Amino acid sequence: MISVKNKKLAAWIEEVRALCKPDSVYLSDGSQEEYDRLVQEMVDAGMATPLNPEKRPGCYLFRSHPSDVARAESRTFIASKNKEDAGPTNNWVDPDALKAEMTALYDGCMKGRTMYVIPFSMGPIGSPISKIGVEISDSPYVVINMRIMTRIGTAVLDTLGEDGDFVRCLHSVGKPLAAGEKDEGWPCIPNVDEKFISHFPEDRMIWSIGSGYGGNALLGKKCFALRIAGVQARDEGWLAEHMLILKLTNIQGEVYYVCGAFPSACGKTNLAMLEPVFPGWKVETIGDDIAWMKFGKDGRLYAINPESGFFGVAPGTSNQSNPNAMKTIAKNTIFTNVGLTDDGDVWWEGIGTDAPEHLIDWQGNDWTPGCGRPAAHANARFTAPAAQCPVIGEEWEDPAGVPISAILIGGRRQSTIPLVNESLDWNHGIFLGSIMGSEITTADITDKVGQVRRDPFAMLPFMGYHMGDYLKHWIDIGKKTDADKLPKIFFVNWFRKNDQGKFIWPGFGDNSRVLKWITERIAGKAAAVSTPIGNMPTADAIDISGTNVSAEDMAELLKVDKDAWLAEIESIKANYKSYGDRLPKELEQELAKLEERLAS
Ligand code: SAT
Ligand code: MN
Repeated sequence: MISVKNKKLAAWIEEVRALCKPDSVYLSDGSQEEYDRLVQEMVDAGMATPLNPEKRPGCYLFRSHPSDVARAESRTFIASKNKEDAGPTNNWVDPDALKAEMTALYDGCMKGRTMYVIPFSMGPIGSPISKIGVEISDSPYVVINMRIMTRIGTAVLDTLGEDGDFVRCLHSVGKPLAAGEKDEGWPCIPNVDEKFISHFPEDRMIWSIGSGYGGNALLGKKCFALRIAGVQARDEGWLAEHMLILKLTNIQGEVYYVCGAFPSACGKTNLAMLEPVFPGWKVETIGDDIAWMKFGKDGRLYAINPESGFFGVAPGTSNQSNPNAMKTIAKNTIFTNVGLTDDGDVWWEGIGTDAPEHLIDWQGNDWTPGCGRPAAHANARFTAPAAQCPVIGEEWEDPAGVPISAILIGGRRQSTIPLVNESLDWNHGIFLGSIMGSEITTADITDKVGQVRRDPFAMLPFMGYHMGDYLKHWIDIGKKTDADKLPKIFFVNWFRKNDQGKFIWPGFGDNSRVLKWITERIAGKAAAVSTPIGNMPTADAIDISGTNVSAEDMAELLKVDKDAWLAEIESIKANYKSYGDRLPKELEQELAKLEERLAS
């Protein structure tokens, strides 16, 4: 029996223990000693491979089950009391029915295992913006990842006190062990249709079973910090967003804090750690994935990064695409589903060095270049402490957060959406956020290739309630302060392609050229062209000296293609229809105004 002072927590631990029937219960203290011990146990059990300490000190490699390599969106549920409240973008299940079904699955699910109790804080411990959760999990892999991604352990329990409230996060890999049975490889429920990642927004509760991977199992991240915190933010008047936070200092020493919403795999981590092309300019990282924003006393929005680590996509990460991420993951990092070289280092597609002649691939098999299989899974990840990032901003753990001057939004669009476009005002910015999206590629649903999947504020997979209510919440936030104190909203698109299917804009560090124009707009220094879709840079406003971008390319990148926008409007209308009477009237008006401006 472990003893905790918090009465609700003590009762909940006992309830879960009685249901899941683990062999033992362990309360995580969050110490380095505990981390090292759990890692060693996993190494001894064959679950983890230590990497070469001369090349990657303190680093370990894990290989998951091939069925358990990414978030399972089809198995992610929002079990609000009313179906309507989950909205058209979520899988809804009746909460009572779901609890009954999952309680049966949880019964005895931890037999033969240790049940870990992990108190964690999203945000600096004790910050007024932070929130506490407790994850109960039967996976030691979850414990060590949670220690990097959040603040865990005794200090959190002390902050919780006897009566403090917390979000209950229950997780099991769903693979009980018979007496004497040992894990063979990565435990999980291999059949995707038997996994559950369930959210009970009214209960502020998360129940997950069957997966040990990423956002399915590290419940502080998407499940809590976006889906459940999103509901809390709606109720309490703040914002929980899928956004990076960066700090930009120009050559004059002026500082701007910028948030950015981009869907998964659109280069958020790269943008958050970008190396500007202009001498004397500096970008520092505050967060790479999630921003919680609240109003400060001065009426401005302040953001904190609720996480303390990066759970980044490995393939494509290189010294060219993101040198600062490469330095961050040089030590004390957990790698999952990457290739293992013969000298005990990691390798993945797009790491920027030639493939070695032989390695062990993410499934544990021999691999040689040209064998026809990737060495790393496309969604292979690194888990690394944010504090190790060489460009982490000194204020990244400031409990007060940082004041936000601009919000960038953008998806992956090969046409129509220009390189950058400034919204006319707050509501127009929310309108642009609501129409964000990416073209569906052959990797998705084949009969819809080329169509745009709308992903408002990059929140489509991370919404805890009705998308229409969420957009209304954004509009309401704009009414809580003076218009000039709100961040300016900019719609960007790094992914424009020409007729030959080649990217026109170089991206990566060159995105600082667009950031420069944005800060000049905030400071009132740069001119803009008024267009039907918003305020856009003049032809020569974006400095392209030293790039391969021609003046014609630039014209293409900044073109307002009327016909394409008229077609876009039809597609937006179809999407808006799905929100029914929960579509905010302000957005309907913005759409009508856009139509008028395009016609005149
Ligand atoms: O697996 S996570 O949800 O943490 C990351 C992602 O898919 O965006
Ligand atoms: Mn993300």
